[in-house]
Amino acid sequence: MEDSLPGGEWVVHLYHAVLTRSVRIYWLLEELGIQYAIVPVVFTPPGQPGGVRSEKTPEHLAVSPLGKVPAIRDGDVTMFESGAILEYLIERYGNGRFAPKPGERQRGAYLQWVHFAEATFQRALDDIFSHEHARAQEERILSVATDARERATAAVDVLESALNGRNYLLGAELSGADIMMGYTLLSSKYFGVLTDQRRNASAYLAHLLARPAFRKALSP
Ligand SMILES: N[C@@H](CCC(=O)N[C@@H](CS)C(=O)NCC(=O)O)C(=O)O
Repeated sequence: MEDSLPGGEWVVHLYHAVLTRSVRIYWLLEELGIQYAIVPVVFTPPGQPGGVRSEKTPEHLAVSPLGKVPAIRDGDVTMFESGAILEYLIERYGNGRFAPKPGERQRGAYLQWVHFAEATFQRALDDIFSHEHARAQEERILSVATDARERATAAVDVLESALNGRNYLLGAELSGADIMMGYTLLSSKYFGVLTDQRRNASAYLAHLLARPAFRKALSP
């Protein structure tokens, strides 16, 4: 695989599987408008013992020791963890777009939403996915799924009030926080956690889905 373009310009390689968290980074790369290459990662179908897992090839494990997506290679830098990759790519290629700078007033809110999307909200959705879909029937635990639904619903409620009168989490412009959250919120809709009654969160998701970059990242 080529690592650079003619002229020595680096290409970011993204390890991606359709409809997984690597959608976030695919979407960001599109918004940044930089050169990138997708390295497809194959997943086992749901319902297997232990749940859905990626096929862990040596090449993939070299950039992501647990064989997860997203992972990137950018020249001699390799990284895993979607939030960390997002912050890195915005710092390196954002030219001042998609994040308030360190020390700016909105920096705290930005970091809060970037991390809430994965650490709190997506975790609850993972438990729903795992205990309602991904694991074999005999491995599913109803109380874990029920508790996860309560946690995910509470997370949607937090967003519902935060988005009052706003198009994006920080106000008028898209930031990396929306890219982290957009994937999570879309997943919550698939699982029936986000419903039309949550008007602000639903309008926000529709607004995000109107962006060609998000739609491209969701394509099969
Ligand atoms: N906190 C990590 C989670 C990564 C993760 O669990 N990715 C899932 C796909 S959404 C995965 O690769 N699962 C395959 C496996 O665990 O083998 C991140 O945000 O990047």
